[in-house]
Amino acid sequence: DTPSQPPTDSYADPLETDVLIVGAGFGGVYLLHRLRDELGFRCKIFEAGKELGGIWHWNCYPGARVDTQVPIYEYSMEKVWKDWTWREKYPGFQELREYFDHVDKTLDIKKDVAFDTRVVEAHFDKPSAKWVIKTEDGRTAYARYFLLATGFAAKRHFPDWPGLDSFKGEMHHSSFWPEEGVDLKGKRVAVIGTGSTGVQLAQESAKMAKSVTVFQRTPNLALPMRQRKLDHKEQMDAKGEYPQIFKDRMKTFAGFSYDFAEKNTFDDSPRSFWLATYKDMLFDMDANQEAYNFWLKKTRARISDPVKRDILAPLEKPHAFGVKRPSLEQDYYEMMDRPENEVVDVKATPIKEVKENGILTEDGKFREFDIIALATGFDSVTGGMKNMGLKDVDGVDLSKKWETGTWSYLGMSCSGYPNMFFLYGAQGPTAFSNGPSCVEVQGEWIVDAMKKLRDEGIKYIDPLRESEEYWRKNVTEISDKTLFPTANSWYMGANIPGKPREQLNYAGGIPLYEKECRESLNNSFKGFVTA
Ligand code: N01
Repeated sequence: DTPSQPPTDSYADPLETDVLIVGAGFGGVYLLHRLRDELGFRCKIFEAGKELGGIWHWNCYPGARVDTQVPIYEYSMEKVWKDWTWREKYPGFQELREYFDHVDKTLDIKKDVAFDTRVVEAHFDKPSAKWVIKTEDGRTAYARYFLLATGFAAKRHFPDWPGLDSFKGEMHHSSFWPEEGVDLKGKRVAVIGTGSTGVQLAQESAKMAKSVTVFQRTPNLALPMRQRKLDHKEQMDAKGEYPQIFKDRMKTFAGFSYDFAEKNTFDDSPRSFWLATYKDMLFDMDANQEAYNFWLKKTRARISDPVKRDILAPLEKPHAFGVKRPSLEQDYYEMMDRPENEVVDVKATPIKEVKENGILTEDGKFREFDIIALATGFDSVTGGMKNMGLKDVDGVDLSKKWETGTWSYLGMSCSGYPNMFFLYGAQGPTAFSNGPSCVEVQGEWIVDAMKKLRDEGIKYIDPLRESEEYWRKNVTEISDKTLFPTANSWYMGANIPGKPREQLNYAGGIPLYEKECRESLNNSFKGFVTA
């Protein structure tokens, strides 16, 4: 093994480059490699964190692991997969970080990454047709193309409970967990939030802490992960199938290894049901209720405490099954069922105040804690981009443009932001897709678009306002045919007080999405103005 490159902590100021990418997770690393190594563009990544990996760099809370199995959750690039094997079917954050080290050794990424570098402002200068990008530490970069690969979880959400700052114990947001870890042994731990993060955090903390108290507003309709160890030889023997696996993944709705079954729910007898594959489940409330009933029966059987059983798996369906992300758990219900742990229903008894040594709920009950883990999620999908000082050609900030709703074209570009492209963000397949699949389908389009621009001597492209109207309508209409709008989820922007309620993700599936995007590219950038 050759050691990986040290990060570049210095670069010219001002920096002149062809392509400035923000974010060094799956998206940014993919774009850097394709644009630099295949097309010969000069590229630089600005990354706010200290390492590659994006979400796997930031998320190091106990239990952080991906809930998509490998090799579906990895790059399809042969030079990366050919001699890499995993230890677990659903790898944890440590193994995913090792994967990024491997990617770096294979593709030599870090030499073009400026770490600890946060973008705070950017605008397009029309006369020079260049983006002018400013960083928090006062440096400037000029780039012909500005690519945002900041992911959907770049802005943390902290609810505004009174007294939050007064807590004297340790308090951490899940995505800002201390790198060196937190010693939970013998501690009374509060976990607030039961999204994918809260479930993982509670499940693993319960193995170390004295007690874990979960504050749940909405039950997570979590499914068994069926984790298993993977064997090196078994994986090496299967490498011959990888090209087909990666080809097939792009043909499925969510960029996975499987798709919806051709059947509807009631085509099968209740005894042979199995969840999440019936094609009507996300469209038909009766079919969806069947899925819930099935889940309920299996889950309630795992919880012996009747109070916890009714909170964790209530008889009344909290929302349609699958319209909020079901976490994949390993022994979450068994851990919560243990007598030392508690589940508080904060819909019935909301949090009233955080005090210096614990949490007071509205029923007057005070619980003492040593550690509070905030698994309260993110201003997802749009929050990160709205927070970067992105100005359009008239100087209007993106946060203003998106104040009352989100507008983009193809979920990759915005009118008034020439030559700026983003991926794994607003109005793309993002939340409804496997991350690496989404990154590759959008990344490939961006790469091809930039090649075409260069080949045809086009200085820049900028989507028309009408194109954005069309895309927003498209995103909304597709979503309105599903059950997604029926729940208050981050998919719908409904997890953040005051945020516009709208579908933030493209729910038409990867193949249809790709077709739409290609249609523009193959028809002289239909929907864009070119200059
Ligand atoms: O965030 P979330 P997350 N009072 O927004 C609760 C991916 N991910 O970090 O549901 C009380 O889903 C909120 O309650 P409610 C994955 O795509 C993947 O868990 O809004 N509670 C909810 O329970 C995931 O979907 C993996 O009623 C409050 C929780 O906090 C996405 O990231 C692992 C509250 C937030 O859940 C985000 O997941 C982790 C308040 N004021 C994450 N405010 C894997 O691959 C919020 N909540 C496994």
